[in-house]
Amino acid sequence: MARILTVAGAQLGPIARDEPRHAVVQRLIAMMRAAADHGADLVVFPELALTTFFPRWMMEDEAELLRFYEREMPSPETQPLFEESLRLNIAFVLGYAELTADGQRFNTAILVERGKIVLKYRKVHLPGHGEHEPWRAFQHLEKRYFAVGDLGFPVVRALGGNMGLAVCNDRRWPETYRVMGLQDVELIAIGYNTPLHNPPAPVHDALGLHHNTLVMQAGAYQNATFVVGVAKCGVEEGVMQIGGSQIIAPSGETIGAATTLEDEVFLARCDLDLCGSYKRSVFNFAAHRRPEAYGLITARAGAVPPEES
Ligand code: ING
Repeated sequence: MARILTVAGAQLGPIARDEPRHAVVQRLIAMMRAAADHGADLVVFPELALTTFFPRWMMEDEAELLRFYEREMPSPETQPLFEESLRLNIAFVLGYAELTADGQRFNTAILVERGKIVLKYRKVHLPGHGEHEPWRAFQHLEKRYFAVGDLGFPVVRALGGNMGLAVCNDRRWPETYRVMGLQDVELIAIGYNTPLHNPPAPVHDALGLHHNTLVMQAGAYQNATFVVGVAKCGVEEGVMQIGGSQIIAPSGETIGAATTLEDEVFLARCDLDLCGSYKRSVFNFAAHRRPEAYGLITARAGAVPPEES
C-alpha cells in the first residue's frame, strides 16, 4: 500500500508586533482550510508563527518580553486551531515561543495529529548573540531569549511515516538531519524566519535564498528524507525576511514551492516510499557509514587547525 502524503506548506507573510494572537490564528486557520480543500494530510506553519520575530529587539522589560511566549499549548487563543485541525482531519506543525511551568524558554515546534501533540522539538542551534549590539541595524537575540533545546532531535511514527522536526538555523547544520537520518526519518518539517541581511556578514546577503535551498536540498538527499521548509517572510517590522518556502523530495529535488512573500499555501504529493530507494542504495547507512572515523564530530565543538609543519 503506497504511503502517499499530500503535504502543504503554509508560508506566513509579516506579523506585526502588536498583532493579536487571535487575529494570527485566524490567518493560520484560513490557510489550514485552504490546505484541507486541496486534500492535504499535513500543513506546516513557520517558526514562531504566533507572533512577530521578537528577537530582533532588545527588551529590558521582562513583562514585555514574556508577552511573546506561550504558557500553555493549546491555550484559549490557539485552541481553535486544534479544533479546526480535528474537524478537517488535517495534521499540522506549529512553531512558537514556549515558556515552561518552571520558567524555561524555548524556540519550540510541535506536530499535532488528530488534535494531540504527538511530537515536540526545542531548537538546538540558536544563532545570533546574547547581549545588545547597537551597531546592528536590528538585533538577533535568540541566544538571550531562548535556552538550547533539551529534547535532542526526536523522530516519531505519525501519519504512517517517520516524522521529525527542526527550526530555522538548525537547517544549516548537517548534524541536525543526520541524527534524524539515523532514526530512519522520512519527513522533516522546518519553519524559519531568516532576515535577508545578516549584519555580521553583509556580503552573504545576495546568497540568502541560495543558501536556504542548498542546505535543505542537501539535508534531504544525504539522509533520504523529505524536507518541508516554510518561511515567515516579507518586510516584518521593517526587516525583510526571505521566502524560499519549499518541499523537497529525498532525491534533493524541490517538488513544491511558494512564489510570494505573503500568506501562501503550496502543496506537494509526498510518496514516503521514495525514501527507500536511497536508504537501500547510496545512503544505506549500515552498509556504508564508518562511525569509528567520525569521532571529532561529537568530541569537538570548534575547529582546531593543523600544527605548522
Ligand atoms: N534565523 C536565521 C537562520 O539561520 C541567520 C539566522 C540569518 C543565519 C541570516 C544566516 C543568515 O536562518 C533564525 N531564526 O535562525
